[in-house]
Amino acid sequence: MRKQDVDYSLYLVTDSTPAILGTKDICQVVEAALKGGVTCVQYRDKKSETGALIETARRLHAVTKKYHVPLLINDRVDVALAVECEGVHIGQDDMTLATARKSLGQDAIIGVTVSTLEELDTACRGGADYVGIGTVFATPTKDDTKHIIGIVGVQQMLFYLSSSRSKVKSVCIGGINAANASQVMWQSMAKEKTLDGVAVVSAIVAAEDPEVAARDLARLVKTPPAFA
Ligand code: TZP
Ligand code: MG
Repeated sequence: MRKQDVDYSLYLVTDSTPAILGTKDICQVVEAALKGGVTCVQYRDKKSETGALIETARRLHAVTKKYHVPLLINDRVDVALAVECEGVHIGQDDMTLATARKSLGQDAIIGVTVSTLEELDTACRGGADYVGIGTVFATPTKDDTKHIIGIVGVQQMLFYLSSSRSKVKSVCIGGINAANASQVMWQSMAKEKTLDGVAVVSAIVAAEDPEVAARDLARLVKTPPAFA
């Protein structure tokens, strides 16, 4: 899988907390979501110890490989190296992009969370493959009231990416679900630049049927509405 060809349109971020995952198995949820049309998976687990992270990441990688979909690890370059998956996703409080790139090499996918134009500029100049723009809407999944940027914030970021002719891919995250995915994906258009996708946690992981939820979201993000 060449990293330039990665499809970010429906990006699943996992969550292992009982409030969101319930009693389901994370690998089964991810496989169902892949069947439904998820195109990229990030394993995000803030609680488990390193050994458990590696074990779960290995199981997840076996699943994502079957669907030719990349697996990225939240925060942990060491886990990504241990399981030889496709890359990592780092936030502003994690290791720097330069450090992650040095450890993982040019072929790895590295994504960075950005909430401001300055962070976006730094990530683009630093060689991020994609940016996770957010938090778009307040969400119980992540206690992040400081960085709610709304659709207007997303539009500003897309305007920057468009005017700087950046090749960096972009997805949005935070409070996105079937009720607003189309609006987020298509109303955020700034000139010729659109988002490359939306990232969701609870809309798929907490869904009664993750496969159906993913299929629904995949249709919404891949089909521009008539007005767009
Ligand atoms: N980063 C910004 S918001 C968020 C992360 C990981 C959580 C998004 O979760 P949900 O359930 O899709 O709102
Ligand atoms: Mg992080």
